[in-house]
Formats: sequence, structure tokens, C-alpha cells
Amino acid sequence: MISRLSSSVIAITAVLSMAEAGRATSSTFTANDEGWRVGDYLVPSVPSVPTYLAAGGNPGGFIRTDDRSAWTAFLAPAAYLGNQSAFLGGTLRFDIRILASDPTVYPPVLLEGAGLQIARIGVANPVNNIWNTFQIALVETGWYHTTTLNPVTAAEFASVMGNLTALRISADWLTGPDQVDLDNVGFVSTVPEPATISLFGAAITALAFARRRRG
Ligand SMILES: [Ca+2]
Repeated sequence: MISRLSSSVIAITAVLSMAEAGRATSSTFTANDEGWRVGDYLVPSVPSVPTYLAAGGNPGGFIRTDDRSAWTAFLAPAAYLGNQSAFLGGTLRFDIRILASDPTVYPPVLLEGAGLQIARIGVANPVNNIWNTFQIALVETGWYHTTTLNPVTAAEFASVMGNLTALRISADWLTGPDQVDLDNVGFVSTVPEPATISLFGAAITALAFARRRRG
């Protein structure tokens, strides 16, 4: 009886892990560039392939670019685009390593969708020569329209996240020759989906029952 309960707990835990994995989008560059490209931060551009390095990342593989555009950026692949409403209220995280930056504070990330182009401002530039983890909240606070510099409303932010057509991470921090590295990009959802909560509840209940039987 206990062993059967234990295996159902294991099965439920496995389903729970699958649900977690299904809600996360991430790029760790373990084997390749995972479809990330290099182009311009602000305007449509012809994408080019980043340099892939299999070691020296945070950890393992990562991607690198030099200056390739007026404002060079890493361009997210299709997995990050489309309807990303599930991550509203969550976080966009990524690790950046640079050689040097200007005194100017640059916006690290830009989103396009629903006919809007918005950027997150007011985040400190990366520190030179180390991996810097950015955790950008996926709420309207701190986001501005690149055209008007007006703040983004909650409704506008939700419409962009509901129909993302571009996600670009700045790879241009210096007026001069850049070398910018990227690793561990991901959308992270902070609020579990209702199905996950009920599965978690079932797992807890099963665990409690197994304990009681054991005692
Ligand atoms: Ca890596």
C-alpha cells in the first residue's frame, strides 16, 4: 500500500515538473545558439548569427556579438514571441557580460507587439567583465514608449505581451567596439496556474496520507 502511494506521489511530482517546464521559456545555450540572432535594437534588420562558445558561460555555452548595427541587439527566437500573457506579472531574466559601458544608462530590453514598441529604462548598466543577472519585472512599471517616451499603461503592457512580435536585448553598451555575451535567458512565471496548484495540493495530500500509513 505504501509503495503504491509512493509511486503515485512520484507520478504526481513528475506531472508537476512537466507543468513547470511547460510554463517556462529558457535558453541556456548548452549545445548551440538556440535560434537567437543579432540585429538592430530599434529598427527591423537582417538577422545575423551570433558567435557560439561552448564554454566560459554562466555556466557552459553562451552567445557573443560585436558591433553589427547602429544599436546592436540580441533578437529572441519564435519561442519567446506570440501570446506570452502567461508571463504577465512574472519576470524576464538574462545574464549579460560586457567589456565596458558608457556613462549613459541604456535600456536593457525592448518589446514590440500590438503596434507598440516599448523599452525598460532606469536599470543600471552591467558591471564590466562579470556576468550580470537582469531580472526585469513583466509589469508596466518602468516601461516607456520609444516613440513618445510616455510611460506604458497596464493595458498597453498586457496587449504587447499578448501579441509579442519582437524581444530584443541590448548588445550595445559602449560608443566604441563592444563585445557582449548572453546566457540564461528566460521568461519566468511567478504565479502557478490553477491546474498546477491543484496538482500540488494532491501531491501534498498523498504525501500526508503515506506518512500517516507509515506511522
Ligand atoms: Ca550557458
